[in-house]
Amino acid sequence: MKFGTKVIHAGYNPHDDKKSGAVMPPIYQTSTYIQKAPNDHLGYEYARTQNPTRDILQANLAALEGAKHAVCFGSGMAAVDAIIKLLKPGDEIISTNDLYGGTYRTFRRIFEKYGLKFHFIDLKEAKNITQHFNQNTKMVWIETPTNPMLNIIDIEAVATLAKNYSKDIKVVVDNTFATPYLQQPMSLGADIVIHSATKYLGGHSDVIHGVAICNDDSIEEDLRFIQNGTGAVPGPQDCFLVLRGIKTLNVRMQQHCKNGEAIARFLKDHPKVDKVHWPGFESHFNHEIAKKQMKNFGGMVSFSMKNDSMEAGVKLLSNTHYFLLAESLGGVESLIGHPATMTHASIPKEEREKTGVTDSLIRLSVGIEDAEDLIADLDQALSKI
Ligand code: P1T
Repeated sequence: MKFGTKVIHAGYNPHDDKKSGAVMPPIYQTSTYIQKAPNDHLGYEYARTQNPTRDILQANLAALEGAKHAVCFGSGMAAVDAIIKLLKPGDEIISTNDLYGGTYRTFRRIFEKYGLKFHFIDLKEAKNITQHFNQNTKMVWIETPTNPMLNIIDIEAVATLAKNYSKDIKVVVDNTFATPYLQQPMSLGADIVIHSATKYLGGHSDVIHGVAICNDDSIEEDLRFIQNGTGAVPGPQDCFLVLRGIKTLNVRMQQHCKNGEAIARFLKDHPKVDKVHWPGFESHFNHEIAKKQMKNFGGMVSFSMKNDSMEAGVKLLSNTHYFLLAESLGGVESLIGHPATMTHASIPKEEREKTGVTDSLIRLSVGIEDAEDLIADLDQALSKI
């Protein structure tokens, strides 16, 4: 199956629903399952452990990433949490210094307490990673494109360097911004792919959901053990919403990419705008790597203004109509956000400013509305500054 067919058909065959042949997967809203005698059952015992609607979504997501297994969670952060729990005290993790603020917060404020050590480094040049490897390094954690600076990291180069140092290092790629439509990190050497399915996979800003994807049977087994033990499972209704959202992922992403490009180019030429971050520009530091590992450049754009005061930023954020001021991204509607006070507020100012997350940085999740309306909206808001 090609990608556009997989999003619609992978994981579920209506012929398998013997009762009705329902074209859409049934929502198994149940907490438990009948047993004929103790341990004599149809493979389902208790819904913290398994649920048929969740299984369908997991099969679909594994297929989209070209992987064997997918384990769905109640949120992207629940997936992050379970993956880190694969490690033990004393283990070290090398991560990008530009990543979702919530992930950074979990690493620093929750897991450091349990004896894990995180190194947050600039990975725009993959070779930078080598000086941080030591015998305790057990995981490399990257986002690409990064949130919110849209930096690109060479997945294949990072994975090769990690595996050359030690086969025991697990390479994790947060593929939330790119989606499997744009890039499939497993084929580039990743061991685990994680998503906040809340974003492009769900696609309609109506569900919180996460997933961890892998090929290795023992990683899958460990993730399921952790999940069953700690309970961060998604409900069947939420699994259904993500399944429904994914059906249009292929067409939505095409429009997100087109609109993202139109907005990035508009902003680049605007006299009030200073820097625009979008991997499709030839001047982007890793444009060539983006071209190599991604199918297109996505719908996320961030920028700073020449007037870099907080006041100017707040004025812009409060004056858009179609770009809704809200946390999150990846929905059909355009969102505008202020990383310094919203998604990345938990990163100390000195830390975030080193990577470009200044007080005037604005992040756009460009939706699939008509690009002309979106441009007019930003133009009128910029004219007020
Ligand atoms: O929100 P949740 O589904 O728990 O996913 C967390 C998460 C993980 N990884 C990345 C790259 C993310 O962007 C997120 C969530 N991000 C936002 C809410 C945001 O506005 O950036």
